[in-house]
Amino acid sequence: MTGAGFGGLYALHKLRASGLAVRVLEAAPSVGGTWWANRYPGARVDIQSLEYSYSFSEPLQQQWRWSERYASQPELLRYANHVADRFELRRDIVLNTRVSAAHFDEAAACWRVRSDVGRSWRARFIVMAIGPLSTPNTPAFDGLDAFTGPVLHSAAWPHEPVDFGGRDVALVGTGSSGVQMIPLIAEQARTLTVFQRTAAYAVPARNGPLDPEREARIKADYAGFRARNRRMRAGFGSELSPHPLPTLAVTDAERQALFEERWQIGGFSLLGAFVDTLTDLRANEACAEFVRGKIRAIVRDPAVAARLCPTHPIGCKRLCVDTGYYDTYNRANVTLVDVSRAPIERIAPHGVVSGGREHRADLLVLATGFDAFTGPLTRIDLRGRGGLHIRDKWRGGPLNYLGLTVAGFPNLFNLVGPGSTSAFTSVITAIEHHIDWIAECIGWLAAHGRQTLEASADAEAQWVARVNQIAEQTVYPHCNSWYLGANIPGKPRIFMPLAGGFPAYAERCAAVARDGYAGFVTR
Ligand code: N01
Repeated sequence: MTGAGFGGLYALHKLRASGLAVRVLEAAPSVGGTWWANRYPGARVDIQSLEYSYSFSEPLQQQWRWSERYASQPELLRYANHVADRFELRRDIVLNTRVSAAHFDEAAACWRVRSDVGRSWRARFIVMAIGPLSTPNTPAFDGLDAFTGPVLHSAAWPHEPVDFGGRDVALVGTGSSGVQMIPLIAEQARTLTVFQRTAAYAVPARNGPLDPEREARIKADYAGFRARNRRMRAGFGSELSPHPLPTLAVTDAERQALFEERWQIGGFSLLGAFVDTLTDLRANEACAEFVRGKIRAIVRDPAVAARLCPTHPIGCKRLCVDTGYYDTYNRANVTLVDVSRAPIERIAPHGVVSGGREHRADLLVLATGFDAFTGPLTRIDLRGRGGLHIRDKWRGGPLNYLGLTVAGFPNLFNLVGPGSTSAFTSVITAIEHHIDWIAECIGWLAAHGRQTLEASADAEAQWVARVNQIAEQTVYPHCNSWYLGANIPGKPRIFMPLAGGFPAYAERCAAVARDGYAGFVTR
């Protein structure tokens, strides 16, 4: 198994409990995955921690105490370490070990795995738990190497504290990472210049200490709460219901009142106010315009507010959950540079050049995201039957079946990858679902005397077509997001995650299992 983030930790626990010998190979010197790597100022989860947490162990979910509504990165990392200790996982985790190659040996029906320092392993099954957002994207800016100050990427942040005091900081990128760190950097830096290619929709997190009454209420029936969440499209948020009518079927006053109520609650609740926000462009525009109104009310300079107002549908790119983001642009030491029409021309030794002008900087922050979904796998020398490289298999987009498997790559399972609801689900809910399904599948193979399981090419083609058909019924194709690979120059524009909702997806996976792994070839 590759990766000791939240996916790898639970996979190890579950598969070991199923009687399998499991070894987890982790490139980092620590468990924690995403929460080990993404440690920029302000990094915290955007789904409430009582929901973004494991449900597999009742004692764990009862005993663990989150300090805030949305846990910060250090607390999430402590949680990952606690889980590793509590379930005695460390003895089967090999740290500082990056998987560089995995080749399927057809004669022996097993995987041969190698690390970058030449160690090797043999495995019947391989679980890729490397996370869909683990390959940082560093744009190929001219002159980047000649920049004289530090260049920091949000997803490969230094482990020692970064002192922004007295510095002129340039920051590129206004997705979730940029939106979380901009307010905190602005408080410390002498100046902060933000380079924005696409304006972001950000909703207030309303973070704060966890309300003990709410915690007690949820913990009184945690299993029931988790079950209700699993019936939600996103796998979380069951405490709030959408309005029974579509957005445009209610009066303006009623619509604005509900949007306002959700804005006050904070987080993703705004997107759940009406059922059609993500499927009807006109309904979506009502919600989008509500947020633009908030931006215009918060940001004092109308020209800056106008630049901060997004024009794409809300939710089309992942909604950002913020603390004080738009307010930050009222500070005298913060400048917003719009690079939507004229891209960054180059990085100079002491600044960033855009629109023919050099903006001085002695520290450059890249909050430029990830080569999502495909990047983590295609960077490995991963070869299936006939030596087929995953890079070649996925040249036109990430073919897969159920998001979990790839035809031609027997006994390989990919967690929260393309073709699953991963990006649209509370990721720990997705992880637990995937791993439970994989454990059941491996048990079925053993019970039926089969060595290998592999998606059929037909099932795979139909699945990918279905993922794209579902996306066409939503607002998601109407912007350039990492869901579409549109943030990476040259990447095929294919909609990768499944937008059909977690319950339907989980039911489909269960039905496949009930039907003796329909769509798979087993030998
Ligand atoms: O990355 P992003 P992220 N020139 O791809 C810009 C999760 N996450 O790290 O939008 C100029 O969203 C790019 O511009 P554009 C979450 O799922 C969660 O912020 O492509 N700009 C964009 O503004 C999230 O969705 C949390 O036009 C360039 C930014 O860089 C996902 O990770 C926190 C550029 C990248 O935004 C990714 O978020 C953080 C260029 N050449 C992340 N290239 C939580 O809250 C890129 N950009 C839990």
